[in-house]
Amino acid sequence: MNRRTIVILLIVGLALLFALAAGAWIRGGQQAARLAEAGPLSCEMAQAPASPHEGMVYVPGGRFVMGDTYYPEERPLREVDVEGFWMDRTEVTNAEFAAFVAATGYVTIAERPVDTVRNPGLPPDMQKPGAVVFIMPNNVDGSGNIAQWWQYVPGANWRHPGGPGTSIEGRERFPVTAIAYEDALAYARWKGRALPTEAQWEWASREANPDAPNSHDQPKQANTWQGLFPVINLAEDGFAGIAPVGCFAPNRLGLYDMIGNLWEWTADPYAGAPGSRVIKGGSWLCAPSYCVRYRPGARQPQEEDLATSHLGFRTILVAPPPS
Ligand SMILES: [Ca+2]
Ligand SMILES: [Ca+2]
Repeated sequence: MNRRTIVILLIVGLALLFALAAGAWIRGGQQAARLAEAGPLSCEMAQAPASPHEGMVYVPGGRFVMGDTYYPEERPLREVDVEGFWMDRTEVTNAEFAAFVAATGYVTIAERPVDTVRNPGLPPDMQKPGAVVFIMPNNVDGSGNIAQWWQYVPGANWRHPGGPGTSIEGRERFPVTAIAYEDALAYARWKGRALPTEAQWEWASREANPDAPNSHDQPKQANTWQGLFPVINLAEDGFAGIAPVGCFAPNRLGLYDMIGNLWEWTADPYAGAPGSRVIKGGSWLCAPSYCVRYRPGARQPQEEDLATSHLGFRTILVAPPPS
């Protein structure tokens, strides 16, 4: 064997080793996903404090520096005032949303026929009602093309979060997904409540503490993504997918899953992105390698009429503080 052959053999050998290691990693991630899907269907939460508003805790008002400096869209840091308000302890659950639908007959955007006149040129699949669902790819081609892990699935909606053949049976304590902005608003109004503004949401996420630091570390008490997104999902936090509400320690106000699990709608339009609202808190898909948005100051635009599998909401109520 000449030197050139040896070098080529070495390169081929190394590539094979790398492929084997990557395969094992991916299989490990998929195994973790299966394990977590067989995980708890509900979590024990601390007893709710006595509250005149069912399922809500009080967030005292204050003045704080809003925003962060990690991504450009979080700037500028600016001082804002927030009045006190009540907020849901958890993301709205499937059971809560089902009660709303049972009482009102409400049909979500993802269940309604698609308006092909207002949205001309849609590919055939997107002309059918549905939602955007995260599907873990078996490999990535390095293009960073997010179409690889987001797929529009006809028939996906809050009752069938992964599409036809999936259901929420037994998942009453999971947060509701595939909810467009209008759907969240309709639920909130039915309850006599509202959606939080971005400032209200961020202040609550900062535990109503003006001195809360802007840490950029991956939080331990939140459902996020450990491993190389989107192919290696180590699920070190116990959940490879969405968790039931209340599985992680609440913040000091008694609010659960403000950071992680599902992104949450706010009432604020996203400046510069017509037809979009600000969403907050990051989700189970946020990883140090991809979406460092598991922070109070992080934000993202979301098209109002697009239902997705990583976004939910909670409501607020402006009412006098507890006596
Ligand atoms: Ca997780
Ligand atoms: Ca959340």
